[in-house]
Amino acid sequence: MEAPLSGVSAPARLAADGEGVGHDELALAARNHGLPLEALRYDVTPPGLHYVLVHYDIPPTDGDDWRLTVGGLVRDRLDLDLPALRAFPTETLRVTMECAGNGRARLAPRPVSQPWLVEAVGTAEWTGVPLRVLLEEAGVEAGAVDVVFTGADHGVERGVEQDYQRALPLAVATGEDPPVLVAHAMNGMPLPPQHGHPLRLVVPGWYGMAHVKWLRDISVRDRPFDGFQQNVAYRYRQDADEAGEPVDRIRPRALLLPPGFPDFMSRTRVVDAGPVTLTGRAWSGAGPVVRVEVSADDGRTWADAEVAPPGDHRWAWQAWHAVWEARPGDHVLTVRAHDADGHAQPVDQPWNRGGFGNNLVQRVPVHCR
Ligand SMILES: Nc1nc2c(c(=O)[nH]1)N[C@H]1C(S)=C(S)[C@@H](COP(=O)(O)O)O[C@H]1N2
Ligand SMILES: [Mo]
Repeated sequence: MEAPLSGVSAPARLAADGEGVGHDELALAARNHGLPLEALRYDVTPPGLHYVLVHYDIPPTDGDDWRLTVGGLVRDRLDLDLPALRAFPTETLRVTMECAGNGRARLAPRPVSQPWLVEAVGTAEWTGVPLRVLLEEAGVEAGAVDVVFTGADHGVERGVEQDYQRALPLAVATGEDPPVLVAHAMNGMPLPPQHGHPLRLVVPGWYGMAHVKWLRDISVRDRPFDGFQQNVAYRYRQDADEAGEPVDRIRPRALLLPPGFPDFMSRTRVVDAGPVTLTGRAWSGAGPVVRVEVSADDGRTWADAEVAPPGDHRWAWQAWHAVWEARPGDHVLTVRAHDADGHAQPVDQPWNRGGFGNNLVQRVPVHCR
């Protein structure tokens, strides 16, 4: 890790009791945007509606001189330009990606950072070269443990100046089902600048921080990577000074496409009395999702929804639907997913210091007229 740069970044902190979202969080929220929940209607999120999260700046990557290097503990170091990379065999995978910080702003106390509610998610068709193929071409040597990925973006975070870097264990990096992709296309088009143009990593089933954008270097290491985004950020911990557990796979979550029409400021929904078809999506990094339950009384009683099987898209969200007999009055709709590993969404907040993996059930206030 690089030496601390003093005076530019305060340590992460918890908001005081009752403290509103500040300008620093608003500045992040205005740069990084979520999925408008009505866009849950699309199997594949249309361009521009997929959530975006960028720690620093979107780097300039327009030139045709991009290189991807593959080095470290390998027999033959690779130095590829884009035509050389695209000449490798490709795969296309539909993948639901979610930020590990999704749900952070609903925590009490609130960790001060990007203030997501529930909307930091999107699904895209990613096309790229399986990482395993590139690592086979380079020839991973004995003793390899981690593979480190470096983006072209640069910044300072809590006093530590850095390139954005994350690692995967070798077994995940060389996986076949699912493959990790070095993606050069999103929904059949070159990657847009904000999603990592010209190259990004796609790690099906893992939270967003693993999917390194503006990918310029891949390095095989003989010891666990201890970079900032691996060992300081993205750990589940109760206290700031604890080592904690790594944030890795996506916890189960279901979201409801809010029914009826919204009130401008409160976002409370308005529906007419009678049967209302509720629809939404559910996903998990330990999927598939095997059950979705819906509650119209803020979680006191639950009914099963119909969940579509994952079909050909094991790493993408699944559609669900249920019919609700709406009666005049005010209601709170709630929904929760259960995955194949036996994990269900909690009805009490899973609090941790960084505000990661908060898959607390969504609550949608509805006024029925
Ligand atoms: N190089 C780089 N890669 C990055 C990031 C970043 O700031 N820099 N942000 C990560 C995080 S925290 C998330 S949630 C996802 C967001 O991907 P998206 O903006 O394409 O949705 O990218 C990840 N990859
Ligand atoms: Mo993220």
